[in-house]
Parts: sequence; structure tokens; C-alpha cells
Amino acid sequence: MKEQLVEIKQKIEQQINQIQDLNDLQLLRSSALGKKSELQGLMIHLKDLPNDEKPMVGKLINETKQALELIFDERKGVLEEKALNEKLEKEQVDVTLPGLKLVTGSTHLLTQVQEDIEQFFIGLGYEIKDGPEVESDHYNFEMLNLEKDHPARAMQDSFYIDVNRLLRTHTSPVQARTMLESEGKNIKIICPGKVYRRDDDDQTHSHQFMQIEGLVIGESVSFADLKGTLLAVIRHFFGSERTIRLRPSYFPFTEPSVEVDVFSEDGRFIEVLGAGMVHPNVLKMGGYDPQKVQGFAFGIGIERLAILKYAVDDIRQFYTNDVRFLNQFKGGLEK
Ligand code: 2U9
Repeated sequence: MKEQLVEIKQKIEQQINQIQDLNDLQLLRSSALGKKSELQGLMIHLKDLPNDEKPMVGKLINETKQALELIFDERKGVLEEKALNEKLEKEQVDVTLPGLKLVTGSTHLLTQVQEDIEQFFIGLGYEIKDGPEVESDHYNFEMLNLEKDHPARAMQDSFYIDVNRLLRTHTSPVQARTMLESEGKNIKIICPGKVYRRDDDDQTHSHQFMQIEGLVIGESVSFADLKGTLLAVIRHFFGSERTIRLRPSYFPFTEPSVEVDVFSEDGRFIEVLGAGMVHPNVLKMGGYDPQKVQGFAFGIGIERLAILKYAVDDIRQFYTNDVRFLNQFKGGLEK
């Protein structure tokens, strides 16, 4: 019996030492020490031995089992360490490799210009207002003194959705709505946003563009206030040495109306915006008494400002999203 046990132990020990995989080791453990194992079989046969041999043989079987348990545990430790080393080897990270560059987006040039102008007017105590891009004929035209046969109201000049609704052609309806909401109180607002006109896109035209319009209404608002405000915003944006020129013009919603040119570096005057004193009809429709209050208004094309300051040669650059163009303005605007 003793020899038999030594043989079994040697056989299993050999098998253990050949095993390279933890799962295989577990399988061997079950078959070598489990209920159906050879060792367990010997235990069952104990009862057939003479009584005086039983304790000794039983002890021997148990010692063999315990010795094998130990060998199994040892092998398990070895295989676990080997598996860990292999895993570490495979997952080794080369900390000297250069990191991956993350491509980040940036604020669009038009948004940067918009925010710059907004900040300027906020500094003067203006509020920023916005409104719907799909407007009614009433707010987009009627409230702004654009008579029924005005060319802008023609189907071929605006994007109509149905007979009464269209994509706003300017942000002026936001001012008209604000006048009605304000019920005769003073107003000092700017209205930035997208506007739409039915144009064929080319180097200088875009069917979608951006505006910032302003409206100030109060008892002693004068043309001099308008002029001072316009000079200040132009100097803020183009530099403190700039001069402007006002030329008489016509808009249905302002009277008198002016177009404003900025004196460019190459000695020419370039048109940058339009403005004027709010037309009495517009004041009346907005719920104000033109005998008691005055107002000034202005309209600035954001693309135009950006084109002039950054020498952009094609308005379509703003809308085709070529990152080579956009990335030039990634770091923000230099002052
Ligand atoms: C109300 C009253 C008056 C807004 C004004 C202009 C002059 C103007 C153009 C500039 C370039 C449009 O983007 S552009 O093509 N705008 O010249 N806009 S006065 O006047 C208003 C607006 C609302 C209630």
C-alpha cells in the first residue's frame, strides 16, 4: 500500500510539473484529489483492511493527499506569477512615446466678432435681445414702415414660408417686438443674429448673413448721440485713430438716414454700416409718441466688419467651414 501511494504521488507530481495552464491545473486537481480519484478509491478500501492496519494506512493516505495539495498550491503560485508577467509584458506602455494630439474646435470668426461688439455695447449699458428667425410679414415689414409695394417684400427677394411667414430679412423685428413689450419705457438694446435674403451666393453675397442692430429710445436721444456711439464702436473695433464719414441715405424705418464709412488704411472711405433717427411712423406703431421721445437705430453687417478687419477675400469662407480658414482665428482676435 505504501509503495502504491508513493507511485500515485510521483505520477501526479509529474503531471503537475508538466502543466502550463491554470485551468488545466484545476482540472488535474479535481481528478487527482476529488471524489472519483484514485486516492479517494483507496480510502474506500480501508474498510477491507485488518483493523490494526487501518489507522496507519489512513494516515498515510491523508499525508499523501496533504503533500499533493501543497504541490498543487505551489504550482498554482508559479503559474499565476507567470501569467501576470506575461500580461505585464504584453501591456507594457512606452512612456517616452509622444502623446496623441487632440484636435479641438474653436469659436467661429463671426461669433468672435459678434461677441466683441456685444461686449462693447454691454459696457455702454445696452441689453442684448433676440427673437425668432421665422417671422411674420407684420413684424418683419409692416412695423418697420416698409410699405406694401416695397421691393424687399417681393417673393423673389425674401424666403417666404407661406403668405404671412418668412425668414427674417433683418433683426429689426426683434426691436419692433421689444418696443411693444416695453410699453413706452426707454429702450437701449442690441439685437444680434442670423438674417436671410434671396441672393445668389458669390464672392460678396450670401443668402444668409449676420447682423447686429441697435435701438435706443428716450426723451432726449439725439442725432449727436448716434454719431458719438457709432464713432465709439468703430474705434473700438478698428482702432482708436479711425475717423468716420456720414453720408445721407434712405431707409424706410429711419429719418434722417445715413450710411457710415470708415477711413481705411489705404486712404479710401469704405461703407461699414447704416443708421438713422427712428421714423415717427415706426415710433407710433411701437407705442411711442414721436412728439415726446426720439430714437436712433443702426444696423451693422458682421461679415462686413470681419472682411474689412481680417482681409477675408470671399464671404463664402464664413460658411463653407474649411478648417484651414477657420484655424487662422483659433487663438482669438488680436487687439
Ligand atoms: C427699428 C427701427 C429702426 C435699423 C437700421 C440700418 C440702418 C442699416 C444695414 C446695415 C448693413 C443692413 O446688414 S446690412 O445689410 N442696416 O443700414 N438698419 S437703421 O433700424 C431700425 C430697426 C428697428 C424698430
